[in-house]
Amino acid sequence: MTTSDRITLYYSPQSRAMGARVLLEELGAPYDLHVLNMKAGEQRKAPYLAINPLGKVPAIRHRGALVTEQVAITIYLADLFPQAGLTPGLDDARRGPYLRWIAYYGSSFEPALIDKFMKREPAPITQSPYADCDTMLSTLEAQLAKGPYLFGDAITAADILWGIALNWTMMFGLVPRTDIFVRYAERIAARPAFQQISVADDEMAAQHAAAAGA
Ligand SMILES: N[C@@H](CCC(=O)N[C@@H](CS)C(=O)NCC(=O)O)C(=O)O
Repeated sequence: MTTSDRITLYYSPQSRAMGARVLLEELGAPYDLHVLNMKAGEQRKAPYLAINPLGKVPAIRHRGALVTEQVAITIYLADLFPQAGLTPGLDDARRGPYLRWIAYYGSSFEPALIDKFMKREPAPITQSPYADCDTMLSTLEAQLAKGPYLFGDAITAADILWGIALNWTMMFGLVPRTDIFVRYAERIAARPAFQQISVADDEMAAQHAAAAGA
C-alpha cells in the first residue's frame, strides 16, 4: 500500500463512525481522520455536504473514491485487508451468511430501532423491512447464541459492526440486556482497539463540546 493508498475516514466521536475506526485499527490499516465537530454542526455545512450530501458519518475516501454507509464500509475495508483474516473469502461457506448479517444491520436492525427510538407505529408486518422488532431481535439473538462470535470461534468484521451497535443500543435502552447480547457486546468492547478508540473518543468529544460552547 503506497502513501496515496491511505484511507481518509470522515469521523465524529461517539457516533456510528466509531465502528469504522475500530475496524481500521483491527485491520492495521493506514488511515487519516477528517474530524467533524457534530456538536458545532460541521456535518451540515457546505464543505462536508459537498462530500456526503446526507451529512452523515462514517464515510471513507480511498483511491479517490468515496464510500458511505457502515454496511458498505465494513465489507469494503475487510476485503481490502484479507490478510487480517476478518473477512471470509469468496469461496468460503461463511461468505453468504457474513454478507447476510452485515446487510441485516442496515436493512432490518437500524430501521427497527429508529422506529422504536422515535416511538413510531411500525408499518404492518408485510410492509415493514424488518417484519417486527421482536422477531428481528430474536433472530439475531439466536445467531449470536452459537457464539462466541456470529460465525462461531473466528471473529469477522461483522462482529465489529454488531458488537459496537449492540453496546450503543443497549446503552440507549433500545435492545434488551439479555445474557447473550451483553456477553457478546462485552467480548467486542474488551478488545484493545475498542478500548483505545473509546478513550480517544471521550477526549475528542470533550474537546468538541468545549469548542462548540465557546
Ligand atoms: N446510513 C448511515 C447512517 C449514519 C448515521 O446516521 N450517522 C450519524 C452519526 S451517529 C450522523 O452522521 N448524524 C449527523 C447528522 O445527521 O447530522 C450509515 O449506516 O452509515
